[in-house]
Parts: sequence; C-alpha cells; structure tokens
Amino acid sequence: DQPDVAAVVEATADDIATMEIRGAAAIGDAAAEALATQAERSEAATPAAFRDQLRAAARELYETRPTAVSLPNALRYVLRGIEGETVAELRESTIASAETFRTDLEQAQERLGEVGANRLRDGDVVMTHCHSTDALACVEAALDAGKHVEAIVKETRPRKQGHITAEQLREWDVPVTLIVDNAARRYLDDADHVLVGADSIAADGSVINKIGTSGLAVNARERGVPVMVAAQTIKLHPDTMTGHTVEIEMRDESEVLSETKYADIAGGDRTDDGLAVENPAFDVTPPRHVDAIVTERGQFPPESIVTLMRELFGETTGEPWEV
Ligand code: RUB
Repeated sequence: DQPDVAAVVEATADDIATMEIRGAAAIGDAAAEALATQAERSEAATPAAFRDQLRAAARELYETRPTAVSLPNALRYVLRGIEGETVAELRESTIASAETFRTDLEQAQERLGEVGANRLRDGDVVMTHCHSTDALACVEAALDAGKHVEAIVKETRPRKQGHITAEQLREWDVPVTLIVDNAARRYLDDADHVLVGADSIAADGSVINKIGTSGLAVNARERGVPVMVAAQTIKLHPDTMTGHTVEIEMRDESEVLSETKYADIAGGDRTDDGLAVENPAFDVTPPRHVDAIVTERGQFPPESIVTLMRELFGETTGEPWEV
C-alpha cells in the first residue's frame, strides 16, 4: 500500500516540474510548505504511518527537478526537525520545522543582499542572467542604501526568465536595458559586474546555474568584468564534498521549438525526425571564472567555499528521506 500523500503535495510537485514555481529559493520554500501541509492534513493513525507519509511526500517533491540542491536541502532540514512519540507531536514538530526553515530562508536572503550590496558602488551597472531572487536581493539592498544601480538584463532563452528580472527591477525604478542572449558580449563593456544566482554550488567552488552562465562568465573574464554569484548557503551541495557531480536537468524539446515553424507540432509527434534537439537547463561555471560567492555568511572566493560546507553539513550526505 502506498502511503497517502495529500493532493496539495502532488499539486506543488506538479507546479515545480512545470516551472509554475521556479528558481532555487522558491522551490525550497514551496517544498517545505508542502511538507507542513502534508503534516497538517495527515489522517495517519500511527506515528509510523505518519512518518511514512511524510517520507513519500518528500520523495515525490524530490523527483520533480534534479539540479537545485535547495530542494533536497529543504526536505532534509524539515525531516530532521521532526520529533515526538505521538502523531500530534510529530505533526506539530513538522509544522514548526518547516516554519523555521522558511523564516531562515527569508532572513538569509535579506542578509545576503546586504553582503552583496557592499560590492556594488553608486552608479554601477550589473548584467544579469535568468531570474534569481538572491541576485536581486543584492540590488535591492544597494538601492536601500541609496545607491544608483542600472541593469543590463539578458533575456535567457528558452524560458525568458530575464523578463521577470526586468519587471522586478523596473518596479524598483532601476533603469533596465533588455538584450537577447547573443548580445551579451557586446554589452559587457558597459557592465561593472556580472551578477547571477545559483542552483547549486559544488565543493570545488563550481557554480551550477541557468544554461548560458558559464559562457557569460568566460566572456566576462576576457573583458575584465567581475563575476559575482549570489547564493544562500542552502545552495551548497553537500554530496559534492564526497565527489558526486550535480545532475544537469534536460528539459523538453518543445521549449526550444515553440515560436518556430515547429511550434504546432512541438511536444507532439514531430515528423521531421532528422532534427535532434538538446535542451539542458543548467551549466557548470568553473571556479576560475567566478570572483566571489556571496552568501548570508559573508563572501567567499569560490575555492574556499568547501570550508563553509564542512562547517554547515559535516560529512553527512544521503537521500533526504533517510533521516
Ligand atoms: C533558475 C535559475 C536561478 C537560480 C537561483 O532556473 O537558474 O538563477 O535558481 O535563483 P529555473 P534564486 O528558472 O530553471 O528554475 O536566487 O531565486 O534561488
């Protein structure tokens, strides 16, 4: 018998898989919230059944997208906080654990913003890629400190998350120049920083972020523009301390083929079988192309991030439901 998983967990899992909910921080936050709701609505008769249901819920959430480590880190955090002898105690501690996680996440982002804002001087221009709430927190804190900041925003094909970034920046009255991805190198000369987020940071300081980040970082290095990665410690990938690599999500070809002559048949039975489409969602930027990783614990050269990882995670790894 499969343990009952509340419909809301399935709905959240579906929203993450289809990118209704997207971006590493938002995914971790939504996963913690879904576990709390699972606990709230559970009709388990025994503590063992309650725990089984939560583990099943965590597994369902975990299987949605593979690259952002904030997802397993969130699940692990919430499940580790569960304690008690009765169903009522387990329920209460799950809800409390999820709440602490979500509050910490929000506070960490705010703190990270303040740390990152120190790197931005009055009048600076940042070039962004994709949509990262951690990266935007740095701009917001700089604005709050009275600095004038401008942005060159890369559109970010195929899902065009750059438009979400542009919209947020315009809400803050930041002057925005929106460019297509192919124009990035040309406009790097006008930028003082490349500012991006991360889905995962590996123990060697590699940054896993939206596809195109690595090419942007290589070009930035060539142009002498510093690359700043804004990533809360929830983005640090514990498994990479023992040599595991981060899985790069491959997404559907329909994301690439939409808005083309293939649009009608994208996702369907494409008869043009001579065309192969590859659609990786993320890539790996090696540490030598990154100047600083900004976290809520301060900023680090990428090569020294492993020290922080050991401090935060010890040497523990494993699947989030094996707690
Ligand atoms: C989003 C992406 C973002 C990171 C960081 O990819 O690559 O840069 O997740 O975001 P997708 P945040 O749109 O495929 O989820 O700083 O908000 O956690």
